[in-house]
Amino acid sequence: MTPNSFGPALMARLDQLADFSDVPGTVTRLYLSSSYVAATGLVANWMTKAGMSVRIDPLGTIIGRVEGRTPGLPALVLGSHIDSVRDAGRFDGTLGVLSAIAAVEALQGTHQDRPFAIEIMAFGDEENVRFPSYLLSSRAVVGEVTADELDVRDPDGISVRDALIAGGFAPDRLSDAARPASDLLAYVELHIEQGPVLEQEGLALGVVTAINGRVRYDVTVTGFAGHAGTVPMAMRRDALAATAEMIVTAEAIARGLDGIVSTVGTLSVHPGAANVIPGSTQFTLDVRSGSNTQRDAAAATICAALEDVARKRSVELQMSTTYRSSATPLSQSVVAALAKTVERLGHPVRLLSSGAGHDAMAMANICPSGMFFLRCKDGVSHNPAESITVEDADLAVRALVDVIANFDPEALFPRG
Ligand code: HGY
Ligand code: MN
Ligand code: MN
Repeated sequence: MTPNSFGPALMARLDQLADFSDVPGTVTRLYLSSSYVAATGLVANWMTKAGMSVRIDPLGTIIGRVEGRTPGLPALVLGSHIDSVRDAGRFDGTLGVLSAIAAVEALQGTHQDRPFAIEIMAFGDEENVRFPSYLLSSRAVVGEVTADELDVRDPDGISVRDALIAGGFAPDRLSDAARPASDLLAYVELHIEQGPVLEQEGLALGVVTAINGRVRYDVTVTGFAGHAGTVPMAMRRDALAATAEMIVTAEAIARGLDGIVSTVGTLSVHPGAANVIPGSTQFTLDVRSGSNTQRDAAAATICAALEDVARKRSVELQMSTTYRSSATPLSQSVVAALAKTVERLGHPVRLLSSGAGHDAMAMANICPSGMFFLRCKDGVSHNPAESITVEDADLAVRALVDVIANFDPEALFPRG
């Protein structure tokens, strides 16, 4: 394979996919939006061009498959997600799907010699931005999604179920999305690091050992709306001022704790007028750690501190847990195999954990799973400034080509 033979074509496809956006001029492709549905068609086409048979499962996951030496063999699965956050970068998730397609395409004509099939899964709802949901499409493949989870609604009142039907998918066949563990040999996801470690150390590829767990809350603070001009300061129950103190308090606690990150990412103010003392606010609180006990201890400390602020300011505080995901150790066998790929490509092996969540958290519940990280500029992600080099894009494909070419399920997962 000549140097950088994959990079330019991959970057061109990433740019093309980035244009499928709900908000022109940004990369905003929320799960089951019309641009998401249109993007599934584009990605399915690329899978077909790579010589794969393609189907879309009841929750909109695009599944490309190429058989091994005989039809129906268990599969090595590659993949990631194609939904995005709002005003996103163009590499988060999409890089893992498109580099996998390029790798399968590069190996066309060799697949029939393999003792395993290859599948590529392009998931949705990894970002959980549109619906109060959690990894719906990858968890559906694992058989973890219950029908009631499809009843949650987006801010416009549209349920996941209705959005699936509108997109031409089939929520009533949710159970058909679930795969038996016997179908899947291993899952490998390549993803941008979304952090600065690899770039700072001058490394292009990392191998992920574990994915941080997180707990997320919806928080409501209720004070008392009043006239901004007439209510004396000492008589106010200003919900937004209380919220501001809570946000800074949560940040200070997390700063003081090793391995803890805490983020308030959304905030709404009611009634939201310049001349009205805010009566109430809603915000989200996201607390993460590589250890579940540390995460829970930190979350308890933060929640208690928010209660103290509420008491001091005579406002009401309501907190509901919207979801909780455990810290996920990745398969040591797969980690070792991915480390060998990095070595064969002539790069130093760097193991690291992931502060971001990934579909591998779901897939690890059905098959041995592992991840590569690819460095990204300044570690920036969830931001239009997210970027990678064309050389690193080329390396991403080479890494997955090497994984496929050297995947030996017997050696990796000896039976008996
Ligand atoms: O929130 C996360 O960690 C992921 O980007 N969805
Ligand atoms: Mn991602
Ligand atoms: Mn993301």
